[in-house]
Amino acid sequence: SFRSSTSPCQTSSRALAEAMQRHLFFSQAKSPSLATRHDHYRCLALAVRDRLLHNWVDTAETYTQAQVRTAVYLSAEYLLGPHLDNNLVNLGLRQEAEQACHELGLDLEELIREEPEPGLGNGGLGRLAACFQESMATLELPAIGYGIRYEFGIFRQQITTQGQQESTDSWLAQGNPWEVIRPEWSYPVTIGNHTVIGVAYDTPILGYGVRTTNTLRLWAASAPEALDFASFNAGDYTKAVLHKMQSETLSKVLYPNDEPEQGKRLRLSQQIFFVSCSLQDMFRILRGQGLPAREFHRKFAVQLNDTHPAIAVAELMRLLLDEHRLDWDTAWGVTTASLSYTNHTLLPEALETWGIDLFQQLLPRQLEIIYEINARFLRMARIRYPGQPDKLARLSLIEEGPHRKVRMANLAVVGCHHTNGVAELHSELLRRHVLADFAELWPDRFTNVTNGVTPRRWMAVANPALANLLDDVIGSHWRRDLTHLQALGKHTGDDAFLQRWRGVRDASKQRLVQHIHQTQGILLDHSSLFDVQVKRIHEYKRQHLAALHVVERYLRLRNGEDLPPRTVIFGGKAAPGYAMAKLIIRLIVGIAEIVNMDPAMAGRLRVVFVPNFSVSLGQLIYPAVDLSEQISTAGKEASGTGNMKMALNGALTIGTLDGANIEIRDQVGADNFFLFGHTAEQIHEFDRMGYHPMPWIEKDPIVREVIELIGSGHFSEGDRDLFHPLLANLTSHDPFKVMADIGDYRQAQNHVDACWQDPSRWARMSVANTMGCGFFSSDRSIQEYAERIWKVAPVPVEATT
Ligand code: DL6
Repeated sequence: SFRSSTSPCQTSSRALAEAMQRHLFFSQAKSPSLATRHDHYRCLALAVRDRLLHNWVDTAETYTQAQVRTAVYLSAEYLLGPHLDNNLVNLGLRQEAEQACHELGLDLEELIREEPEPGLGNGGLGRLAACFQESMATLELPAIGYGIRYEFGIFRQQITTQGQQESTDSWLAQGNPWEVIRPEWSYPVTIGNHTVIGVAYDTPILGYGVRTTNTLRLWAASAPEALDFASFNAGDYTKAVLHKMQSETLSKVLYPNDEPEQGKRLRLSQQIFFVSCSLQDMFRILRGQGLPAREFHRKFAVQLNDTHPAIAVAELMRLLLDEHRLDWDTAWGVTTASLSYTNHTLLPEALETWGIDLFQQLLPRQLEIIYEINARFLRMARIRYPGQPDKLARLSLIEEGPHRKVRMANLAVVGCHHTNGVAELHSELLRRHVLADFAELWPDRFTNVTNGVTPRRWMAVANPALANLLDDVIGSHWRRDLTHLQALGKHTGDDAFLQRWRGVRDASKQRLVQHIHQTQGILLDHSSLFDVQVKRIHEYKRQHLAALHVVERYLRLRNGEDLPPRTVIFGGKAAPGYAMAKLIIRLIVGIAEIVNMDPAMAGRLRVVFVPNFSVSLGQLIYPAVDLSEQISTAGKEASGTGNMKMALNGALTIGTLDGANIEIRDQVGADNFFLFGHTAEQIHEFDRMGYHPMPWIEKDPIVREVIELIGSGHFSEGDRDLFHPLLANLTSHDPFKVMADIGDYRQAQNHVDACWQDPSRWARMSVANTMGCGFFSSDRSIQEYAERIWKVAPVPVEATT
């Protein structure tokens, strides 16, 4: 019903099949006998693209005619995941596509798997940006997403007996049917004494069940001149193309986060590159609507996704002052009325700073503007806080010392009308610790918007069997309003329903078992408890805590204890330069090797590390999780979103009071959540008073045995040194308080085992988790941003083409 009725692109399966055949000839230039599976994927993708174009063009037309106020999302990362299945679901064409493929003797699932995944993000922050784009479209909000078209996304991860190996992700090698290049929208950006051109590539973002199809506009870097003719004529061919190569390097590759300082020059260049192109593009749109530059803030509400785009504060000022000739006060008023900032981290080392020297070399004018912003800001602050130089030093946009630095988070807070955290606890800790001086100065600027995930990708696409069951039992409204899941409450006492629920979950687990068997040759038992931790590998996320628990189970089983069968699944990438994270992977791989070949563990314990965790793998894994491991040190995980995806699909969480875990527990009920560990406040106290892990280890004989076994080389082919850095860290310093929490974690795991022994109890707890997760839709998050921060209202799209 929401499809454009005027569309000449018929949506019947017959018409789709014919369109695919046409594209094989006209787009792929192939006969059926030579067509590869990838050709067929492209044909289907192009046929689907044809069918969304009317909505896309109508959306742009509606926004232009209605001169709408527009939300702009600036993000250096978008972890989109494959488009095809999602677009079929959002267009309402999934069944037709299945039928069309069937008519052509093809398998839709196989074609869906052909799509290389656009992995233009590191993890949660980039995936959040992708969920938000989809929700903005579904809520019919006029919105644009801007970012970088990295030629190589997040690295591919191989797992060998040596741990993680990296290789490049050439996601564009076979072309990308979803993007449209817009060479007419290109902008120059000057960095140091080079000018680079940013060229727009647009990707449609489809709302679910609405015409609205918004645009994600990614910038690719190119050189103003392909060839330097002076050098060419002088016979220096390398120099002739050097500048072109240097320019294109800008959008070549996504930086893995958690990397040490090196390579920073390119990253700062990437930031100014995409921010400047995006702002220049906004001024073009403004001009097109006949509006002057001083009206910028009426047209655009610009959200900065972390500090990666925080240079926008200085760049918008530069454009308003230098290009549009506004005076300082007017320009500052426009800037601060336009921008708002989301913080995504509590780790002090993750707060971005840039050395003044680098800044001066690359962005001298922007630095001059930052100095002026700072001078005016500190003048005001000095009046407010007379005789408090320490406070002023903390507020300053510049960190003083032998190596002076620009503090990007301070720049963002000062230049934005709102700053938000991404879960209640995170926002509270920002106010109390990380940004306390600013929160005291401007309490009204600080707010919270708890993260969410899109139910279209993370339920309808990822878990079609569960989606069908929900449609049968509570109707299909949950797809657009996830709070409808509450209606499951009427069915928790219904045995027939619980039976179906378990059937759906079982099928998801079998699907994962089959995948792991095919790709890794490991055969798992789908009836065992699937205990899963998939996310970036980081010490604060404490994959090592889960790994130590696995070793403990191994010892207990070997001692003849009777524990219910478990399959422990890990997945996630470590930053290539983060040695400790890579060692944690190596430990998990070592444990898996020993456990999986021990006959005494057969049918009782299996350990798997799934390589190259990605959005597509997430879609396969999340629905198959029984136990969701959310075990970060309290006060370290800003929110988490995997925690939401798992609980939404019926997993029970074992977790600390950290990030959004707290809100998940509130929503699903404390009885349906396995809580353990010290609180953020207690952890803070440990740090204040001086923490040492040894007293905790001394009173815990089991943990001592576990540490000794690892140290003996049992999981490293006799190598006693391999895990020494990890064990030494845990026993001498333990910055993430693994030892203080491990006893309580064991208790909670014992409680998990007990609950698992009662399958109908577990099923009811599982339903309670899905039922309680209506709050965690990204639609709700976006509604909060739109109403409270952006003041942007929905504009339904009219059919015009
Ligand atoms: O807000 C999205 C996501 C949170 O769910 C995670 O808890 C948080 O760790 C992540 N933050 C980052 C920060 N990176 N930097 N800078 O990825 O954001």
